[in-house]
Formats: sequence, structure tokens, C-alpha cells
Amino acid sequence: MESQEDAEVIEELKAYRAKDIPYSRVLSSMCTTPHPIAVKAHQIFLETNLGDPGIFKGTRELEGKLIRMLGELLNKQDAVGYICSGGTEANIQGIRAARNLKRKDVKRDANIIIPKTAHFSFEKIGDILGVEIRRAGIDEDYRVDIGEVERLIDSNTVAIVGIAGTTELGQIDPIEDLSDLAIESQVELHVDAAFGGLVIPFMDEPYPFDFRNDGVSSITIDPHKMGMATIPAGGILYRSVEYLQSLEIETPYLTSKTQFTLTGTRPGTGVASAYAVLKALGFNGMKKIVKKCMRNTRMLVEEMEQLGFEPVIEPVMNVVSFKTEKSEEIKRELYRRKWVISTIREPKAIRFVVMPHVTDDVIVNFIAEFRKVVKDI
Ligand code: 0PR
Repeated sequence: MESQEDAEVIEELKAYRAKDIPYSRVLSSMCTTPHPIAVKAHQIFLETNLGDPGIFKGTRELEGKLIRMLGELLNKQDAVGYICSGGTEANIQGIRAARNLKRKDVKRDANIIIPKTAHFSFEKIGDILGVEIRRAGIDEDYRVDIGEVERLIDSNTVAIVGIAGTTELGQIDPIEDLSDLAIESQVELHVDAAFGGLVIPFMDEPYPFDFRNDGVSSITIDPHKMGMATIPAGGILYRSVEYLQSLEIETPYLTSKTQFTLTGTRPGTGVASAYAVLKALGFNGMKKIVKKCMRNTRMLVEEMEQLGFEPVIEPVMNVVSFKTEKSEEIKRELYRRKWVISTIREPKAIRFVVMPHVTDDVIVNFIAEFRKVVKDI
């Protein structure tokens, strides 16, 4: 039986948790309610620590199996990598490996070229790794301008970056062209598919953003976004083992002799929950989820167009932004009414991510409230 003290702590925790906004009112998040099978898997792996894989041999084996599954999805069955804390860590490790491989001796003065539309995690990368971040402009469809990337490359460039599913618009950069450019210029190409990695392969006409392009060196792909895994579960995959080796440090007193991960202690829960979702749903199950999200995205677009709002670009995936000069006021007023949406930098627009929890009921409820807000503003 639960002691009096335990019961009191649990009550206290529940009171804090009740202050959180439920996902049914959140249209701004790239995370979602974990799939029920993910929750079950998470519970089984609660005490696992992949930081000491000699102890958690089974968990380590499962991680290998998940990496092979993701590799297969990204069209390279023998890709290597690991499950990390999220897209930020995956991007850090992608760029760190590129820098280490290209700069074996002198690590100073390296630079990378990223699209202007890249996620803010690249700001942290510049700061942590000390690489110069050069930003390339975009074309009228909000894809990176290849000509500008080419002009920015010089002898100190270690990597160029393409985004498959930009945070603000869900757009996909021309990865095929970036791949050709990377090969020609002898630089690495890191693809940030933190969001799109578990969307694009399940779309009706999937864009080839992955290892099929010979120039692609590493890919970020996060199960804790569209993979419906429990948080934290990010993924970094590399074309070959040299990239991992370039990250290795010695761990003399552990069950393993070296470590290539950024964090030491790391959970096996993300591995188990991500694996469980992909295995239980399979390719067709994931396809159905993505199809529903795309259908709901179109439903949201139709409703918003009826209210006079125009999307910045026709949605490519389940992320869509609508132009409005009053983006900040709208976001603030909706938040006051306990609805969460986000805004984007350029152009002024309000942004929605139509995750699996954004069902047609959620959209109907949201639009009813949104109508009132735009009338008042
Ligand atoms: N790369 C891309 C393309 C991303 O969109 C994100 C996160 C990352 C990398 C970084 O991933 P982690 O946050 O896992 O390190 N994009 C979301 C965003 O900025 C993250 C997010 C998720 C924000 C849920 C809010 C939220 O409620 O929108």
C-alpha cells in the first residue's frame, strides 16, 4: 500500500502537471503524445544506461537493431550511429564528425555553410565547436540557394548543411544538388532531417533526401518528433564507421574502451520506445499516420483560407505557416485563451505543426476560437 508521504508527493506532482497545457491545445510542437506501445516499452527500460553498454548488453543490441532499421529507411542498411538526446545533439555530432575528419590536426578556422532557414541548434554548434557559421540565402520557395552555398565554400569549409523539413515551413532543401556540390568541393554534407526523416519516407511521393545521394555523410532523424517515441530520442546516422571513430575518446575504466557519444550516461528508453513504434506499426502503419497528418494539414489550410489567410508556401509536409502582419498579437491572444501556436521569422506568419495529436476535432475547436480572436484583433 502507498504510504501517506508517497501519496502526498504524488498529489503535489499531479498539481504541477495539471498546470501544463494539454497537447490537445498545442499546434506549435514537433513533439506529441507518445504512442501507447512507446509508453510500455519506456517502462521496461527505465533503469537502463547505454553509457555503460557492457552492463546493458541487450539494450545495446536493441540500439544496433534500431539503427539498422533507420538505416534501411534512409536507404543505407549498413549506416552507423546512435540514439541521442534529440536533434540538437545529433546536429552537433554530425558537424563535429565532419570537422574532425576534415581537420585531423588543426581544428581552428573551420567553417560550415547552413541555409538561413536552419534550426537554431546550429548557433550552439558554432559556439561549442568554434566553427564559423556561414548562412546561405534561400530562393522564392524557401529552399537554400545552391549558387550562394557554392560561393560561400572555401578551403576552410568542412561541411555544408541541407534541411529535410525546415522547422518553420516544413520545406525540403535541394539535397540532390547539395550532394553533387559536396562531392565536387570535397566537403561533408550533413542533412538535418530531425523532423522530416520520419515523415518524408512515408509520403506518397518521397523526395530522395537520404544516403541514396553519394555526397550525404550524416543525417539527423528524431524518433521523439514524428516517430512518436518518448522524450528523449534523437538519432544521428553516418555513412560509415570513420565518422564515429573520429569522435572516439578513451574510457579506460568502463566496460567499453572508447565512447563516441556526446553524453556519458544516456537512457535506453528512447531506443526501446522508438523501436517499439516502428516495429509495431511497420512501414504501412507509419504511412497511415503521415497520411492522416497530411489530410488534417489540408483541412487546416482550407479553414484558414476561408478566413482569408494564405499559406507562405503550399505545405510540403505537416508544417504550415500563414502570412499575417499581426502574427505576434494573434499568438499572444491565443495563448491567453490557452491555445499554443508559434510565429516565424521571415515573412511574418503564424505557424502550425499538425502532429498526430492535432486531430480533426482539435482543428474544429481551434478554428472556432481562432475566428473569435481574429474578429477582436
Ligand atoms: N532540427 C530541426 C529541423 C528541428 O526542427 C529541431 C527542433 C531540431 C533540429 C532540434 O531538435 P531538438 O529540439 O530535439 O534538440 N524543432 C522544434 C522547434 O524548434 C523543437 C520543438 C519541439 C520546439 C517541441 C517546441 C516544442 O514544443 O520547433
